[in-house]
This record gives sequence, structure tokens and C-alpha cells, in this order.
Amino acid sequence: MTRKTAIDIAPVAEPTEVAAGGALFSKLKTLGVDYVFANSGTDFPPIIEGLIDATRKGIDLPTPVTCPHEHAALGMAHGYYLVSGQMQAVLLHTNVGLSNGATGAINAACDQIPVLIMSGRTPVMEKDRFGARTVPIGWGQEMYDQTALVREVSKWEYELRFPEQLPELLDRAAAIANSTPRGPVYLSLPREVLCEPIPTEQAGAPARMQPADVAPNRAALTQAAQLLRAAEHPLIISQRGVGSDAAFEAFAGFVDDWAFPVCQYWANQLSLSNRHPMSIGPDPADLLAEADVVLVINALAPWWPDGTTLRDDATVIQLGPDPLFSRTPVRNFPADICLAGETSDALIALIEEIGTPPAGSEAISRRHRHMSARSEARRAAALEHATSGSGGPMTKEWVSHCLGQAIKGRKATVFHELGAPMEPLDLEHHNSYFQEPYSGGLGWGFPAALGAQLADPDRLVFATMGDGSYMFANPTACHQIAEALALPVITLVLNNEEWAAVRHSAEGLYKDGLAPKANEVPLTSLRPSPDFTKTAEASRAYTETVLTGDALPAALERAIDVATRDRRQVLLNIAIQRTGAA
Ligand SMILES: Cc1ncc(C[n+]2csc(CCOP(=O)(O)OP(=O)(O)O)c2C)c(N)n1
Ligand SMILES: [Mg+2]
Repeated sequence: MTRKTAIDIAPVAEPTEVAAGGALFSKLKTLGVDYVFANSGTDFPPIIEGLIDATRKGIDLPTPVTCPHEHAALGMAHGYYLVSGQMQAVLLHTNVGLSNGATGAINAACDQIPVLIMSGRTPVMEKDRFGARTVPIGWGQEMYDQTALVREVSKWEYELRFPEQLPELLDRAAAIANSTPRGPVYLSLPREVLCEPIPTEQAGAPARMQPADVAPNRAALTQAAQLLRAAEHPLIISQRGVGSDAAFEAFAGFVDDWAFPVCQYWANQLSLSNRHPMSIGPDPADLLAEADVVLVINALAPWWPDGTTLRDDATVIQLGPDPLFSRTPVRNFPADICLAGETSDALIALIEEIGTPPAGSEAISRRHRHMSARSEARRAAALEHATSGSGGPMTKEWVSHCLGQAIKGRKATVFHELGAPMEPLDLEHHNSYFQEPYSGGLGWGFPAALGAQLADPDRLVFATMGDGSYMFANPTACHQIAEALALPVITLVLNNEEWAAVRHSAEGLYKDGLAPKANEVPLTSLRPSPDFTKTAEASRAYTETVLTGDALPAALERAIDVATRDRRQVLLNIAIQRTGAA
């Protein structure tokens, strides 16, 4: 896709110096960054001037993307990474832009997303220096510790002191962000420093610092493999996918060969097709109670401790970039064996270590028959449940079922934020499904879908969200971005005119209390519901309102047609039933 990047000024000869602001973009390009998601302000003059300067000098730069809200900038970076696997960069305005982006930073940290977050720093100097304060906000935006806004969720942070530090600092920031476990880093950019030039060749120099990848300890791999091979009641719990196409394929074959049941408990990425005979659904409780060996794949919260009892002799193996989730203060799931590494690599290493099952094992065949029957029954029940919700208003499960049917055989990704649940979608591919991270900073789904679409223009991308989540996403900003960048994302607003999750939470915790009996549960209604089609139409989206389930399949077909043929964004406002607590 071609994008408007060029600032139309004739190139000049013999570049020797570039403003640090321009050097910033140039350096990011050498680090593999193709887009910088930015929301600018009065700290940006050296960046904007430097960008024009660097463009004139013919320097290769990433495309700056104007994001009219910082939450959208972070969400786009998040979604772009999920689909591309490339570190992203976000550039925000001083402390106020950073605070608007902080929720996105929390989401990125929770989801192990490498993103280089930068924000300007209001000038320190009041006068007598180029770049010093010019307007009262220079005083108003001063903080003792701006970085504190994102320090807890940053793997590394620093405030630029001298312009010539910039290239090497960015190398370091990128290497740390991309090291296992990946995550956000933050760099603060004072305006006066950015105003100073640095030699051009420094800005474009390749990085001399590579990310540090971690691989599982050999002895731990051997031990885990022995235990899994000998397990009578094995169980695998997977939450955040398996990391790559290759691992997805290898994992499907491996669990089939060994008849290892796989539970995708609260999964926010797909590890295994729901049609796979070893896919036992989202609830691990009964198999956990009898399991002798449990393999947990990159799962922050693999089960509900209050609702589950493990056997005393059960061994729990935790595999992933940070098996102990060391940045989470309280997390006491057993971790008898830890296999640390990028999920895809560590899992493939474990699969290789385990090898093939003994030929003709009766125990494995029996387990396979048992789990397949269970998986089939669960799928049939899920289908029946989904089809029973096809009335008007319809259920979310019905929306998922119809969406799954509509995208069958296409390269598609569904983003889910209180939108279309995973199971009835019946998806089959790595990267076909992403749910918001457990940090739950709502307003993530829409911009993440935009970022994914930007990363992969040929993919059909759906942002499926509750009406509340849609409003958290600053929808006007997101639709503006979709139009500006010609991103044909299909937005499905699953509209129950309330925050059902909050109501369910109150009703669930106080089962015998007042909330379940109340006609109107306070602090959960979103009535009167806005006409969301108008919000989208303001940015010339194709829209429809769908009131009954039987009308949905055709509406989805029209939506896909408009998105693929006209490359125009779409919004379907879908009437959803209010349901009881889950
Ligand atoms: C930034 C942020 N604010 C508040 C919440 C608390 N919260 C969790 S779920 C939810 C309601 C979501 O409503 P909606 O998207 O309409 O989905 P529904 O539950 O109605 O299906 C809220 C407000 C949150 N997770 N994130
Ligand atoms: Mg809702």
C-alpha cells in the first residue's frame, strides 16, 4: 500500500548533520520500524523540522502516522506487532500525551509487546537557549518524574541528556524491548536536546546490540519430557497462543500423536483449532483435578485457584518467555519445572525432546478416543448453544458462529473485546484471533485491528467489541485513522446497551444479594444507546444496523464485499441480548 510520506521538497546535496528529531526517525528505520504512531504537540517542533530536514536529505524514514488519540496510537502498535512480529514505535506529547497512552502501555506490558514508547519533555530552560519554553504550558507540563507514569510497565527507561546519545540509546532500547520476555520501553525526549543536530552517519548506523533470547535449560527440558511421556492424566493449558505458524502446526500434530488434551482457558490467542480432537474447550477444572502432569503454556492465570483443586502429586511445568511472570507481584500457581524461552522456540524444543509416542500404545489410543469424544460433544453443544441465539436481539455466540462461517477459507483475523467469543468462531489458524490482554484496558480492540490491517493489508480484519468497549476506543479517532490510511477494517459493535460484564460481576459475586434481583443494576446501563452508525458515517464508513440473527449472515457478506472490493471501512451495529450472569 502506498502512503503519503514524502514531504515534497527537493533533496539537497551532501548531508552532514541532521537535527536530533530527524535522526530519531532515521534511526528507527534502521531498527526495522516502518511506522511511527504519533500524537504531536508543542514538544514536536524539532521532530517535525527534523523530519522535513531528513526527508530533504533523502534519508530513509518510517512513515509518521497521525493518531488523534494516544490510546489509539498504542493500540495500533500493539495490533501491528501481533500480526507482524516487528517491534513498534509510538511518539507522544509530554506528560499529558503519555498519561493518555499509559493504559495502552499497561496493555502492551501485559501482552509482552515490544514497543518503543517515547514522549517529549517540556523544555527545562525558561530562556536563553534554543528550544526553551515559549508558552505557559512549558511550566504547566513540567513534572518531577514524568517517567513515573509508565515506569512500572517499562522494561527500561531513560531521559535523553545529549543529542549524540540518541542513536545508541535507541539501539539499546530496541534490543531490550525485543529480549525475552519482550515488552515496552520508554524514552523521554527533552525539547532543547532534540533541537541540536547530530552527524547524519551516526543516525543511520546499524545497531551493534542484538536482543538477548533465552532458551530452556537442557536438564529441565529432559525432565519435563520424561514426565510428559510417562503421564497417565496429562493436561495442557494454553492461553496466549503458541507463537508462530510452525509451532501451531507442530503443536497440533504433537498433541494428536500423544493424545494430550488441550484447554484454552480464557485464551486471548488461538493455540489449537477448536475442531482439533484434543481441544477440550475453555474449562480445565475436571481434568485438572485428576491430572498428574500439567503443562502450562505462557499462561498468566492458567486456572481459577478458588474453583480448582490439584492432586498433591501433580507436577506443573510452566513454559513461556517468563514462566514465573516476574513482574506480577502475586501469582502462586505451582511451577515445579520452568522452561523459559520464546513460546514458539521453547515449545518446539520440548516437542522434539519428547519425540514420538511408542507404537501401538493402548493407553494413548484410549485417551485419544476419550478426549475426541469429549471434544466432539463439546463442539456440538457449542454449536447448538450458538444457533439457539439467532433471534432478535441475538447472542454474541450467534454472531461468532455467523462470523466464523463467513470467513471460512479466507485469511482473516478477529479481534475480540467483549465482542465475538472464540469458541463458536471455529478458527483454524495461528494469528486468526486476538483478545484484549488481561490488563483489560478497554478501548484496545478497535485500534489493534487498525494496526493489524496496516501490517497486513490483504488480511480481512474484524474489530468485534461490546458497545462499551467501542466507546472506550475513542471511536471518532479510530474511524478517522481508518479513513486516512484507507484501512478497510470491519467493526462489529455487539450492542447490548450496557456494560454486561460489570453487571455479571456484581451478580456473580453477590449471588444471593440484591444485584441479581434488581430491575436496573446501577452503574451498568448505557441507555440511551447512541446511534453508532452515525459515528462511523462521519468518516464515510459503510454501515448497517442488524436487529435480528437471521439478517446477520447476509449483512456480514455485504460488509466483507465492501471492505474487500471498495477497501472501505465498515461498521455493523448489532443488537445483542442481555443475558444472565455467566
Ligand atoms: C479502561 C477501562 N475502564 C473500565 C473497565 C471496567 N470494565 C470491564 S468490562 C466493562 C464493560 C464492557 O462493556 P461492553 O464492551 O459493552 O461489553 P459487555 O460487557 O456489555 O458485553 C468495563 C466498564 C476496563 N476494563 N477498562
Ligand atoms: Mg455492552
